[in-house]
Amino acid sequence: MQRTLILLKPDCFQRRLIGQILSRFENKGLNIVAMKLIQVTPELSKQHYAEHADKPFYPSLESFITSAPVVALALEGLDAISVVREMLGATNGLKAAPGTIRGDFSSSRQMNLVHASDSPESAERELGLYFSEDEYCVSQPELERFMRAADE
Ligand code: FUP
Repeated sequence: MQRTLILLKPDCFQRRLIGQILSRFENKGLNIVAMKLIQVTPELSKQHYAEHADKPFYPSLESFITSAPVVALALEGLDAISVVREMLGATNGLKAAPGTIRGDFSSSRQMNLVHASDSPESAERELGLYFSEDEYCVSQPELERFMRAADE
């Protein structure tokens, strides 16, 4: 099992797409193990986007990510990191394949609705930025035995 950090970004909040996007993850069989609505601060943005902090587009990205609340959640599932990245599609909504979240809902590079960790190392670092250990609620969903075989 893997955990990955998801942010439903300010465009998702403003466009009232939070329910629809969460449904996609639930329908896929991923388990929500932590979730909260928060306002990203400039400090948290700089930590989250550390690899981009020196790039020309960073000021605009920080302004966007701090412009409205985001929903931060931790999803758990088999291969959750790559499964969620595939569900999101390409970073730029204009290039994301139809059927993916960005392909269906976004036509922007910046306003691409959802962030998801891109590797186990990123997931560990990013989950640590948004959640403390006591914020996880781990339980065995009753429907789990109808979502995959016991040996998968
Ligand atoms: P991703 O891994 O898909 O989240 O994408 P990146 O790490 O490449 O980029 C992080 C965020 O910066 C993305 F949400 C899009 C945004 N971005 C811009 O706004 N402008 C750019 O030129 C490149 C990325």
